[in-house]
Formats: sequence, structure tokens, C-alpha cells
Amino acid sequence: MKRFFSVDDITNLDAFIQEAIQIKKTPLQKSELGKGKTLGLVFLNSSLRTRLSTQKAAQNLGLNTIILNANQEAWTWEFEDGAIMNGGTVEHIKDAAQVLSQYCDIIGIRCFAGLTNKEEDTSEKVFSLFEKYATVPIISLESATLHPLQSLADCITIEEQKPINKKPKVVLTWAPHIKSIPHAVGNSFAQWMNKTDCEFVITHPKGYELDPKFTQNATIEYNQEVALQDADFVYIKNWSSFEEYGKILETEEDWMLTHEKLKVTNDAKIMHCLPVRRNVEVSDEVLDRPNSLIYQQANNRTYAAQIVLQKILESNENA
Ligand code: SN0
Repeated sequence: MKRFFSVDDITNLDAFIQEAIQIKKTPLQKSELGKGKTLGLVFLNSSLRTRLSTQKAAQNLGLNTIILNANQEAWTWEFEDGAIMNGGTVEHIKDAAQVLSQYCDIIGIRCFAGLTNKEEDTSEKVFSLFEKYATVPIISLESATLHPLQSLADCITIEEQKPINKKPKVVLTWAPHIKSIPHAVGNSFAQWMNKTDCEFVITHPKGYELDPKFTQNATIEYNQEVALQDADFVYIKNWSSFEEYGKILETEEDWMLTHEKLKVTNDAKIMHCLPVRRNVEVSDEVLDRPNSLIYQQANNRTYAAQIVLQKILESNENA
């Protein structure tokens, strides 16, 4: 593996998930693989799970980690080619990426959607520029349109928890939020679910359709109650409008997921990538019920990151 940006960077997803589950059983088996090598983690946005689970995964492989909070502690980056930098930006991304590549053997970068310029976000401007100028393998720690490490952890969690001898029904339900939130988690979950053996349904109010590039043939059901019928897994996530880019639209019904709404499900297991706005997106009662998988998902972030780092280290060894 040379990079990790989306599900398309994995050749056999089922085998990859099984291998991640094996790594979880013996996480220190390859604790010498990364010896003497350095992982750089660059954050243009906040993080808790991504930062610490990736660092933990690196530690399990014997890799050193250096972290740059590029939005807080570094020079402000310029992204325009040929810019006359006589304003607020101090360092061009081309310089930053090439310099960081000299200190690191692998670099992870988090660069959320700005949600103001649809073209810039959908073209993955920041991730693409960083990857273009970097000279080492790059891992997405959530880019403008996708969050692949989260989706891989979600696939591991579903694989561990799915019913035996039955194709699981997985429902991605939109939830309310007070802020304009990126589409990356929803897009990415849809993209990965479309590649796994499940019945996948997305439910959201009209106007909140995700980019069809990622949802493809997934069933879209605008009635949340109908969508939730017989669900085995319910994944809760907010995102802003894609059509009216980055906007929060008026919704008539109440979309917060409650215990009451889960009655039509097959005693569904609850998923959320975290951080969650409790009692806005989903009630405490739902999040804290015994079949809530939110902490298992967070735990699996380590093994998602670990298999990706391992594959990149191994392919570099053989290069
Ligand atoms: C991010 C998102 O893409 O949804 C990261 C999720 C892993 N979440 C947020 O930005 C939440 C911000 C908030 O104020 O709740």
C-alpha cells in the first residue's frame, strides 16, 4: 500500500477487515516493523480519537510519532500556486510538505472541508496538494470528502457484531446539529458499506442528499421510521446540505434518534463516530444503552490505523 485516501486503496476489503481483527488479538506482534522510522501527523483541524489511536497504532509497530498542530502552532499555510504572499499566509504548502517529508517516513494529514467553496472541497484541493508535494506515503486523517480510517474501524466493528447467517441491515440516519458539519463521515461510510455484504439504507430529510459519487446505488428513504424498520445497525451522523453547499436547512420532523424510534428495529446496535452532541443528534438513553457500539468503534480506530501503517511499512520494505 502506497497511500490511504479511500476504500479504493484496498484491494480485498474482506481480507483486510479479517486481518485487522487478527491484529487486534496480538497488537504487538510486529512491534519491530517501524523501528527507526517516523510517522508525522499533521492536523489542520481538531482531533481526539484520530490523533491518539493513530499514535497508539504507531507505538504498537515501533514507529516514532511527531505531531504538528498546523492550525494552531505552525505558520499559516498558503495553498494557491504562484501566490504573492504579502498577506496573512506565511508558508506555502509545497514547502511544508517537502520539508515534513524529510523528517517523516509516512505522513498523516487532517484537512476538513471548508464548506464554503464546493469546487475546492469536492476536488480535495488541500489533500491533493499536500500529496503532490510530499515525497513519502500519505494517509488521510479525514479529508474534505472522506474519513477512511473511521470507515475502516466501522467495518471492523460491524464485522465483529453482525448477526450470524443473516445479511445485516445497516441504516445511516441523518441527525440534527447546531453547526454546519462536513459530509466526510457520511460519504465515507456510504462508500465502504457499498463494498460490504449488507442491506444499506440512508435516511435524511429532503435536501440533505450526499454526493451520489459516494452513495451510488444505496437505498435512500426519506421516512426515518420506514428506514429504521428491522435495522440491525443504526449509524447516526449529521452533515450539512451538499446541494445548498454547507447550509443548514429547515426540517419539519424531529430527526434526533430516541429510544422510542428504535422500537421498530431489530434491537439495533448503535453507532456514531464521535464526538457526539448528546441530546441533539441522539439521546443519552440511546448512546448509553448496552448495545451502543460507540466505544468499540473508537477502540477499533487503533487497529484500523495499525493495519494501514503496517501495510505501508511492508510495501516500503519490499520496494
Ligand atoms: C467532524 C465531522 O466531520 O463530522 C469530525 C468527526 C470525526 N465533527 C465535527 O466537526 C463536530 C464539531 C462539533 O462542533 O460538534
